[in-house]
Amino acid sequence: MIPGVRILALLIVGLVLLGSLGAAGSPADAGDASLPSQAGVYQVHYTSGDQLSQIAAQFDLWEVDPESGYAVVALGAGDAAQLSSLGYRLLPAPDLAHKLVLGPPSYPCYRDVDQIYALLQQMTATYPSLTELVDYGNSWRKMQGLSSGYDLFVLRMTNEEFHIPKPRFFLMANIHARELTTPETAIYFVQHLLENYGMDADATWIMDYHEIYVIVTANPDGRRLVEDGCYQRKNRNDTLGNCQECDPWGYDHHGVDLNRNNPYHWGGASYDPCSPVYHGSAAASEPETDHLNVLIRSLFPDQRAESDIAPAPEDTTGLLISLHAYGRDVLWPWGWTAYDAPNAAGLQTLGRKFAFFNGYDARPSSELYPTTGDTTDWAYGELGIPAYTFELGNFFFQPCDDLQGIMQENLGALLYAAKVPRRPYMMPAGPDTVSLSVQPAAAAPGTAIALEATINDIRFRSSREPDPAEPVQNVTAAVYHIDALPWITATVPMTHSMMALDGVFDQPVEQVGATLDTSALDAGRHTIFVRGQDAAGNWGAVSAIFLTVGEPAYRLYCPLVTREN
Ligand code: 0X9
Ligand code: ZN
Repeated sequence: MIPGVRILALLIVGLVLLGSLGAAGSPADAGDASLPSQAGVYQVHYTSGDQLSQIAAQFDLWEVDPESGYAVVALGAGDAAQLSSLGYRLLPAPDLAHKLVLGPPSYPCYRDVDQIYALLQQMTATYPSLTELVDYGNSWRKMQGLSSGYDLFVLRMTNEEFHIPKPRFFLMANIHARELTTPETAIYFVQHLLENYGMDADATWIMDYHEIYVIVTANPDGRRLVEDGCYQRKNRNDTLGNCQECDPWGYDHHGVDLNRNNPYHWGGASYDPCSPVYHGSAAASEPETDHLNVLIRSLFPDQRAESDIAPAPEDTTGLLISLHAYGRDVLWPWGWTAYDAPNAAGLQTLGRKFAFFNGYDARPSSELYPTTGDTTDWAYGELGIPAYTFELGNFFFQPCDDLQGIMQENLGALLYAAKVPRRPYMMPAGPDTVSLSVQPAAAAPGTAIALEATINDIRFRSSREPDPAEPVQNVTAAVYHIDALPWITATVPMTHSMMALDGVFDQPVEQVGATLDTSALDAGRHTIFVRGQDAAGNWGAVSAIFLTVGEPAYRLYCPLVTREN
């Protein structure tokens, strides 16, 4: 929580801002010719893709409305005058001014950096066999030996007892300091996995069979400044220009935009050190970027040839999501060009799957607005792994009342990501397995168990009009495995077929079932893994459920278990 002293500071900044925005943006001013020279939040109208690119290279665009042809941008007085003189039509957006308010309502639901770091330490103490906190470098301020510099931490999660090759899912948050919901959403996901390990079969197999890396705050220096009421987006490198230390408007302050600093097509954003999208003095000039690049390179092999048009193979392993705010978008490469990425189809399918879960709009990054040097273009461009930006919610400083909903609406997408990093370009095209049940969930050896599930091939949200929606096919098969996944070669398990409960596989959503023979199973808990296939041959993600084989009396204590995914 932000301490009381800081809340007071936030309150004051908020009130000051409200006052100045009221002056700049009241509807009565709308016809005033002098208006565009005032600082404020504006609709900047553009007439071509080139104009949108130009403003995106100079300012951070809060929102883009392609149908009406404008971007929402916070502008300083000089910026507003400059854009007007260049012929852009500027309209004040007073209804959006409240997005700049740092004061009331206060934000006690968001942990500060110290609290985030204390929580991470506490997690490793509570779950030593599932977690490891890795220091992957120092922030810019710590490198300079300045006060309030930070270590950069990544939380590595896996069941350490399980010694198999493990595909990796990499989740990061808060590379932009002011995007308050992002660390909390990452923590919510981490806590779900840790708290449900051993209780929920999906949380358990995700951790047994994968390594999950989570950076809760990728820009702790910047985030610390936000806690003082500054509208900081960038890191805190102040050696490159004469900018403001703490700027509540989100422009004209120092620092490098870490989401423009990555070494893939670096160099298309702003050269002005005070711009909110300043890309730094060189590619990966900033320690936060460089350490992140080194870390990610150490975790994922390079699976894509260097050419911009070379696709990564279909069986590429690994997956990255970078959490941002705001806009309710799921975005994928490219950001640097409007051309399709070589793996556009696979990126789109997984993006539309994520959007099914969180209800966000799914589209390539450049369709929102173009950028260069962002984390996801780099991760995909250099290594070939699918990489996504989630723009959470609808504020940078999201009111606390909305936080729980935002964390919840994204949990399903993040858990889905944690299930598929082995084949992220392949599994999402296949059907999901949901509503798994075993009845009874606990039984004496020899008891027949009814295993049921729904295999569903239509779980996509397509929002890239006028493109056709994601193709769906009929479900053609469902299988289960007991206690091992079929691709773990040391323990290849028997494959058991499941039947369509209506007698025939002829729909994109099928109820399936099988009678499971427990006579050969040891006493104890077993994991049943189920997956389905569609008519195009795609196998979907696995879902799992526990089954306990024990003494006859045991069954009395264990009711039917049914679960939605
Ligand atoms: O501009 C950014 O870096 C991201 N948006 S934010 O409001 N969180 O700053 C968007 C990155 C995705 N890339 C593109 N839209 N090209
Ligand atoms: Zn961002």
